Amino acid sequence: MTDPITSAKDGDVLVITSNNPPVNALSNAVRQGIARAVEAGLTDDTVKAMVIACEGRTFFAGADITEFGKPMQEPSLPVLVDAIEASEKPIVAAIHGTALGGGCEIALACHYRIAAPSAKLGLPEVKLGILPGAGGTQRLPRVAGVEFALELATKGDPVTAGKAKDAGLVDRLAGDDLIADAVAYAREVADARPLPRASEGTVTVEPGVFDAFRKTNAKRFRGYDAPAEIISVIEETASLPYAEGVQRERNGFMKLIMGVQSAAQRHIFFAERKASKIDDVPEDTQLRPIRKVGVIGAGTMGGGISMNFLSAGIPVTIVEMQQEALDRGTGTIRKNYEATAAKGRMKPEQVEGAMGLLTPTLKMEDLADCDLVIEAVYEEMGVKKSIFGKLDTICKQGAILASNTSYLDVNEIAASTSRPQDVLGMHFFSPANVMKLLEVVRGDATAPDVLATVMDLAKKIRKVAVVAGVCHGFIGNRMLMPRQVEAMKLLHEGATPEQVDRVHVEFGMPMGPFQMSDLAGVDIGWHRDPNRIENIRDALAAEGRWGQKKSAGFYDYDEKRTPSNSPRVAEIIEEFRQKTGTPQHEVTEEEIIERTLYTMVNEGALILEEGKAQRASDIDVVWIYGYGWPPYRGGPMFWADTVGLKTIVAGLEKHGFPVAKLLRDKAEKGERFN
Ligand code: 3H9
Repeated sequence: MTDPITSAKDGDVLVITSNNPPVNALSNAVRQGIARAVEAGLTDDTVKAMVIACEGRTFFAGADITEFGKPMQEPSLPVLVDAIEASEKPIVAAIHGTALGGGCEIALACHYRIAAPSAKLGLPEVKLGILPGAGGTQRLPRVAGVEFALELATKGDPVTAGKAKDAGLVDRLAGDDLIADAVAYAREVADARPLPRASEGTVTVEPGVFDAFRKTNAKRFRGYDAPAEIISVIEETASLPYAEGVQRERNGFMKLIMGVQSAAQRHIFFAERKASKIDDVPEDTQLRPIRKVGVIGAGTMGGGISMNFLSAGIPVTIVEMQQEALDRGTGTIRKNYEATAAKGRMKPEQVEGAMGLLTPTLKMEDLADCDLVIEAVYEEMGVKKSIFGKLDTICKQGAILASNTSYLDVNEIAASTSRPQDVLGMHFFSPANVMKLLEVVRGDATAPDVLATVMDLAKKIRKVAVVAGVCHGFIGNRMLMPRQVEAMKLLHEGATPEQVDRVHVEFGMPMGPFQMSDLAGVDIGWHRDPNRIENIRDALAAEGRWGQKKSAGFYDYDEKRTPSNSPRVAEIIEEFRQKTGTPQHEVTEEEIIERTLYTMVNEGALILEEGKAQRASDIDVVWIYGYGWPPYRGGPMFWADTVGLKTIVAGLEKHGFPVAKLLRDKAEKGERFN
């Protein structure tokens, strides 16, 4: 194997360069190479200073996550960073791309840091359920202050080089030639002593900072182990010398990396990347160019879908049937952009730029030159088939025709055209401009290049896309069904909506099944006959308790939409229990979990068995990005692995549910889904 580290002398400056594509992860070979090169620089009398830089698209993006859990070869990253800092000759980090995690820690250990203005720096370890374990919790507060360090290390989002410079994390911004500027910088500081060593600094901290930070972010950090541990490490070590502080950091790192949460979050990191790969479609498949997109329907969904493309600089033609609806739709898009600008997350000219790419029209014929058309009208097969029939006559050959259906049979929709190979489902989640998930539904006839094009496009509009097969509700909504059905049955048998929801929220979901019904609309899918009352939902809907929009659903809501338990709902439930004579029992938390979550896992197993998802980890990605499943539990299938598949099977059997063959087989063989 070729050495990923090379060194070259530029006069009296040794430039040490890493070339370990794709992201210069700090693998065993990279760490060993850097240690060797620094050592060589120290022993070479003609070298007065050194530069550490990277080739390719980025500075070190962190420790090599694939090496976690494997035997560690020396030098470990903590040892390497200390060796860099201990160098008697100045070392300059030349940063481009993303200096993340261990990469940022290498930069912190260097005596000077120069960055390309486009570079970003960050400590994303928290997103992998761990903490910066190579001195990051110690050097960063010393260099850039406690508050900056807390932000960076507990939230994991990188900052621009400019912001890093303002905070003291970067010393200089480079011009057009980073390496030349870094070499010049190294030469400039070659004789300056003492060397600035981050570990030798002190931490100044105002009283109350840590508690205030915990309080402000309590909601965001709820359920996660890593942010709490990071805050504690920085707090407990603020007044300690580096050597002691770094020991506390090490202990915290080891505790977190051995935990289930970190395993779950690392699983999600790789699952997300794997999801974009289509098993039977080669990676080099020729893609169709998508220069212009058409969206049919300017309602909430159509508007949100359009925004994804406008924000990515792709022109959109949006079609409605009535001028009023069209105006309302485009007005909402503008309002959303302006709200983003008001929060400072967009410049006014960017708002105008995005709006300038939007062409509203009442004529379907205007979609003739679109490369992709997404239909986002209401869920009725007849309507969808008629639209696709029309699109077939209007759209140019080779255009991709997509439906945003959340349940319907994409094969049947495709059959209403003469080009089923160009048809697929693009199931966006509401609000479509915000939610990261895109289920890409592959019809029986969908051409491989159509699928590959849409998966690639998903990345451009910053979505996490998962391929699903045609079945009722695809992956996400199909798994939601047993959960909602069981939640409702539990009400009949003695549980309250508050109790079921509380168990789900404590599990880590953003909301429980009944809170979700109230948000989505209790009337969704209701038959609309107030005299036909067959279940509790019918009774609520008949009384106009349609959820948050009516200030009444499974809960009562005040004008700020704060929920409270509803005595009327309790009455309705009681009436139903009596009417149906359903035997009552005390419903435990365990039963709620088994009946509403184990059944989801079982449905996931059926989906896999039927080949409607490519892999278990895809199902996990759907639930994390589409429904807010807590990442620290790794998605339903990963979570099932941690519970133990035998336990899941036993729980299902206890309540008389049929068990999916795949689940039973895996349980019997002692296997896992992931
Ligand atoms: C750490 O540093 C711990 C230390 O504090 C202490 C240690 C003691 N390792 O995302 P992409 C792969 S923890 C191994 O599609 P992009 C990735 O799987 C680390 N592999 O590219 C993918 O492989 P494939 C802290 C990695 O341009 C390929 O590279 N650092 C790593 O959209 C391309 O990735 C992080 O958490 C890695 N560290 O985004 C940073 N990173 O092609 C994690 C990536 O086979 N990385 N791969 O699917 C990222 O955030 C993004 O990859 C990055 C590039 C922004 C760098």
